[in-house]
Amino acid sequence: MQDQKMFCYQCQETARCQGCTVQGVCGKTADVANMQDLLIYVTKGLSAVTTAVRKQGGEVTKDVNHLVTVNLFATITNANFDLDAIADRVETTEKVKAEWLAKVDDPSALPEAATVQIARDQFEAKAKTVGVLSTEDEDVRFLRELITYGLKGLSAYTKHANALLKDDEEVDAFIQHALAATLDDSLSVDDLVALTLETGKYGVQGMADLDAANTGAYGNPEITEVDLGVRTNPGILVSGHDLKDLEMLLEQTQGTGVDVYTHSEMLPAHYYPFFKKYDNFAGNYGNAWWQQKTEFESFNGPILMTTNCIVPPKDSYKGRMFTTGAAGYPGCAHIDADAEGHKDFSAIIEMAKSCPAPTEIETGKIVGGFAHEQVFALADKVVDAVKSGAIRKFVVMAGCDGRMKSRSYYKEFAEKLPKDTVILTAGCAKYKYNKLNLGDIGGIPRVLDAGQCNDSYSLALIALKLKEIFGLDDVNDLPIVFNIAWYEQKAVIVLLALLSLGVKNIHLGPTLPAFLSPNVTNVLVEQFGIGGITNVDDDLKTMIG
Ligand code: SF4
Ligand code: SF3
Repeated sequence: MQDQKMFCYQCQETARCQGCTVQGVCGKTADVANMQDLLIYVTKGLSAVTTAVRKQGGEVTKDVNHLVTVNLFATITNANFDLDAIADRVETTEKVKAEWLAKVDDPSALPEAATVQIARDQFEAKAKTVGVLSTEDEDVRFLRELITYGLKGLSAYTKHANALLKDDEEVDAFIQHALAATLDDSLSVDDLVALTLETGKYGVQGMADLDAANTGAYGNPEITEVDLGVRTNPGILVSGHDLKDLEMLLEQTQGTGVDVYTHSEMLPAHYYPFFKKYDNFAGNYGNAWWQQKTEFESFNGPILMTTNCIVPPKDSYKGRMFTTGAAGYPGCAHIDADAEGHKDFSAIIEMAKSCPAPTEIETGKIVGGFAHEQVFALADKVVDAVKSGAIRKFVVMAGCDGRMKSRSYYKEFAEKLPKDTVILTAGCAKYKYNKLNLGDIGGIPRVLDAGQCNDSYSLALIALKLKEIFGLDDVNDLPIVFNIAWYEQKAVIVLLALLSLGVKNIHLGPTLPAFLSPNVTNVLVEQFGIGGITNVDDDLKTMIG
């Protein structure tokens, strides 16, 4: 670490597939990366404190649970690049930690991260000592990081559910228990492997909570055509995953002459019945996160980033980019919620009024909305198609998109898939093939988009339903293969959730995580058959036959 300015290897685009050590490939500077390490450290310390309080029979308040999840969320790849905002979070966490530490009967049993108090002028120095490499054993480090990254993804989903007033104390208690466990030097590799799988189990629960929150508030997604073109009014572009933010913005833009467009992971909002009542809810503009430098420029109006993935903005539109929630970028206005969770988006709306309408970059429509209830409604048709052989295989291609050239694999894979296969997708990975017009099988589109990355939960429910209908004992006996693309830590929780549901032989690409240690990887390969990808033709032979 001495001659490295930072160390981060949490995402798929990490430098040389090893680690970012000077500055992030994502654009994160070394001081932000180090401050995020410190934020994780103090959040783990707070979690050790709250876990001790729970063990004594005490209760932990929602505001503390939310502080933990938003802290983790703010360190997800491409979520928050704002040094001051991260340092403020460290300071708040240290304050809250001190208050709760006073409630612990025997603080001497707690780890250093729980008991130490770090003043603001010590942040920079302390940050350099608490990063990933402070765990020396390679296997322990890998498992601690794998669990932490999974918890980051789970925290993001929990935060969205919380915004819709759905809290799950069991999930929050687990997140904090598991964070605390990553500080515990007495845990063996086996203990940590077990905790990794348990993290997946809570991943399923967290995604189920979010699904219940989303469908409870906005109805069940239904088959929907989404316009890719533009209208003549000025517009606001909303990106990220937070549907509550979108709802508030749509409410506040009514009658203002400003249209609202979705971008990237916000596309699936169109599939919910609730949002269809807003006549100024226009279509989807652009593609996955990594193309935003050109697309945000040509959009012409303000952009609201509700979560990751932010690409450091060009000056040409930086003044039009706003952040909210866990997202942040220095120099971009950040909109906070008031005590009741309400957000005032009037500054964005006022700016939009003086902007030209978006420049059209695409035309046509795409179809989505194939979450669990919609697919269950089509179950007879789907089952008949499988029985008659019209559908030979389902290919789950969920996950993330990214800017690496090697990701053209997924477009080519989708194009070359035999015509009797159906792609099940969720997450921004779909932008590699959702505009290819791959046709349909007896009216069932060959690309079934369930929604955002968290809606991978829907894909799991669909698989379990098919297992039930076909009377199988094992989900792996279904004609389904998994070719998952990952980029950031939400994909980690989706992967762990699939493992906990018993899904085997998942292919993960475009590269395997840099944080894998060879020993533990062998365990994952033996137990779960996890593998990478090779090239399209060979993989088609292996996966489809
Ligand atoms: Fe590097 Fe990814 Fe970490 Fe950014 S998030 S610093 S690209 S490993
Ligand atoms: Fe995409 Fe970041 Fe992962 Fe939610 S927006 S899937 S990469």
